[in-house]
Amino acid sequence: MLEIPTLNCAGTLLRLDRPLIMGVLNVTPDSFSDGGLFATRESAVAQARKLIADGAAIIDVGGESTRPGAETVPLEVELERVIPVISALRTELDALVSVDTSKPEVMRAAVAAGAGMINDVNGLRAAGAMDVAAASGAAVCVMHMQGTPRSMQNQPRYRDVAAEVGAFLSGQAEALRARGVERERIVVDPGFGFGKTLAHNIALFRGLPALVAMGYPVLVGVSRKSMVGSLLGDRPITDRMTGSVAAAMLAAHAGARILRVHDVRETADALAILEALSGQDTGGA
Ligand code: 9MG
Repeated sequence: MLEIPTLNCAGTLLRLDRPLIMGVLNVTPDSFSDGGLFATRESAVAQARKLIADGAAIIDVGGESTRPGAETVPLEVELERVIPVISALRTELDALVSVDTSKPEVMRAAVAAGAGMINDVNGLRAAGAMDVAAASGAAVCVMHMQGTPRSMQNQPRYRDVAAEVGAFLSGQAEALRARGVERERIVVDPGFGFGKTLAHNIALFRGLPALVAMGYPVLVGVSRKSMVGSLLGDRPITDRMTGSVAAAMLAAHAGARILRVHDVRETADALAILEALSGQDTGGA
C-alpha cells in the first residue's frame, strides 16, 4: 500500500496527498497587496477565520513586508506584530499557523506561541536561523531569494536559474537533514519574484517538475505578484486574481503541494475542478 506523504508541523501531521492552501495574513502597515488591512489582533483573527472557512489549511502570518524595495523592521516591532496574533489564532481558532520571518528570534518566539511552520524567504541564511529552525520541531519552508527584498530586483542575474535555485534549495535541505531534521519537516520553494526577472520566473515555473522530483514538498507563491501582472499586460495588483489562480493551478498540476495565496476561496474552487476533471490526483504531471 502506498504511504500517504505528510508534513510534520510540530507534531501536527498535514496530509500532502493533495495540494494544500496556505492563506496569507499580513500584519504589517505596508503589506504588499492588502494595504495592511489586518494590522490589529481582532481584524487578523477575523480574517484568518474567513481564510479557514474558505479552504486554507495553513495561515501564514507575516510582520515584515517582503515586497520589492521593502526595508527590514526592528526585531521588537516584528515580535509585537506577530506573536499576539499567532497566540490568538492558536487559542481562538486552533489554526495551523506558519510564521513568515527570517529572524531566528522571531522563529523561536513564534513556535513557542504555537506556530507549526517556519516560512523563511531568506532560506535560513541569517546567522543562527538554520539552528533555531532545526531545533524548533516545526516544519520549515526554505525559499530561494537572490539578494534582499530591498535590492533583489536590481538586475538579478543567473547562468541557469532553475539549476542554481535547485542547487541552493537542495543544499539548505541537506544542511537541515545534517542537523537531524526529518524529511517530513522540510518544504522547498523557488521564490517566484524574489530576485528574478519575468524570464527567470518563467524558466523556474517550467522547471517545477524537476524541483518536485527532488523529493521535498514544493511550495509555490505567485499570488498577485508582478509576474502575473506582467503576463496580463501590466495589470494592477487589484486585478490579478484570475491570473494568480490560473498560475496556482498549473503549479499544482506540476506537483506543487502547498499554494500560498491571498484569494483562498477562488483557489479552492479551482483546485476542486482541477482534481475532478484532470482525471488524476494533482500529485505531479
Ligand atoms: C512571504 N512570502 C511572499 N511570497 C512568498 C513566496 O512566494 N513563498 C514563500 N514561501 N513565502 C512568501
